[in-house]
Amino acid sequence: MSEVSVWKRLDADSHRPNYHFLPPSNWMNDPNGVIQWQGKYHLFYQHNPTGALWGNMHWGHATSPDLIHWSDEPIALAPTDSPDSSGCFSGCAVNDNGVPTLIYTATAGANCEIQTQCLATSDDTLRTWTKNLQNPVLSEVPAEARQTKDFRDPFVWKENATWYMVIGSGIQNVGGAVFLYRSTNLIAWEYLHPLLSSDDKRLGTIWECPNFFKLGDQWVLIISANTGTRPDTVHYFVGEYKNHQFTPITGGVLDYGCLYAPLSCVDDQNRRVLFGWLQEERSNAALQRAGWSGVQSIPRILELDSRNRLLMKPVPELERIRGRNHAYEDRDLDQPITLAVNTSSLDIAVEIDPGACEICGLKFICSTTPEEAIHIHYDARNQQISIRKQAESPDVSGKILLEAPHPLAQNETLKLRILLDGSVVEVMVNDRTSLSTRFYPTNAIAVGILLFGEGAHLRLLEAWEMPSVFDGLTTESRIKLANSPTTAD
Ligand code: DQQ
Repeated sequence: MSEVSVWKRLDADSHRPNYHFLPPSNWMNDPNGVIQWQGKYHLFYQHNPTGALWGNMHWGHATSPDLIHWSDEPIALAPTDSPDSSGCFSGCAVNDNGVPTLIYTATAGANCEIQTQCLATSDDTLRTWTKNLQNPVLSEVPAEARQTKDFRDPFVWKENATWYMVIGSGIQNVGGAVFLYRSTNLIAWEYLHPLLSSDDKRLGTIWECPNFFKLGDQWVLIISANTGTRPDTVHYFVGEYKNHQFTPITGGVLDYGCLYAPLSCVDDQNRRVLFGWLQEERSNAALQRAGWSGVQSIPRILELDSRNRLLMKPVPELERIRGRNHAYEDRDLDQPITLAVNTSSLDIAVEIDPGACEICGLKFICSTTPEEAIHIHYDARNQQISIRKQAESPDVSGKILLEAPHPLAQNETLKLRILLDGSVVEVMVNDRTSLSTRFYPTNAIAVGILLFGEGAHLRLLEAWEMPSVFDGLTTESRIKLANSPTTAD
């Protein structure tokens, strides 16, 4: 297949997003090493460069001036000899006195069961990476874990002159755990104690991809709870951190859908920016046919509200690329409102006063196959938000129904921010309840929007058509596409 026809095939794939980041082809999962370096944002990610399924883990790399337009960069890390012969798993990036440094989990063994922590450094371009000769810099799993195979995803930060690191793990027959370390040079690590562990079965048996950072005057721990069976869920804890002891006082679910393994960094505007992997929800056969898998969420700014609930807002940079606008305001929803839009890449903001309604919300209907639809409902009586997906192909493996509690304060309106993009659906409700999912209608090229809610009042609906951010595909990306084995004849 020629380069042009490969690109056309992927380009014509209506399930590929237009304004969410994904690599030119093949598999992507966790965001890794997110960092802003000399003004430019760098996103690394778990990547299989030779297939559309998980395996053979490398670190892919992309750069952006604004968190929205991305350029594909050469692979940053590839498995070589031991300790990372079985794959370069997740990790983070830090600025070590002017030296860009990646701290990642190296894996070895037939099932990636030997997990150690390694370093790699680069120059100012962050394009080529040299693995440290002293790797692995940490290989002992703390004895209290009573297991040795799940010990990964280092997250590192600096306080004064000391580096601290948390690693995701689990304590055998107890549950998920995050272990805390410190170091003066990133090479020699001293184990302190578990930062947090839990025997709550809903929180899984292994905690992956921890993030730990100060937000306002509190500390936040984010963990991705691996239950061993899907769906895995991301949770957060908010609390006090004193003398290396973390005491959670509150917490919640970061996303009720497919967003997993998020990673955050602070940028030069002092914003805590979080990326999350939007997992696919279709069969392996469908992924292989498509030749690609995995999308990153639009980066979100994190804040805490006065009750220490985690707020998430898509970066405002997204608003700069908004195109044609469709708007309705100040309407009673006793009669449903309909709107036909000639694209399935939309950024939507809705504000509804639920009043005395029982259920209000929206329905997205595919224009060519109206039996395929997504319903986003707010059940005012039970104070619950839900997404229901209807009539997809038999390839779909994800949840058909997503539900989340969402109490509104007295006189608080319902505010929905919906990022729809090919097969991607990100929904944020009053900035504090997030549900992300994937939807694969037969032909996602145009949608009808139906807004309803007997007894409710629409304050404002704005729907912006969103352009493609992939027009400037680099030659390197085109060559990668052409060489992609999953897309060859
Ligand atoms: N993905 C990586 C691991 C991490 C998991 C492997 C979470 O490092 O624990 O691809 O999705």
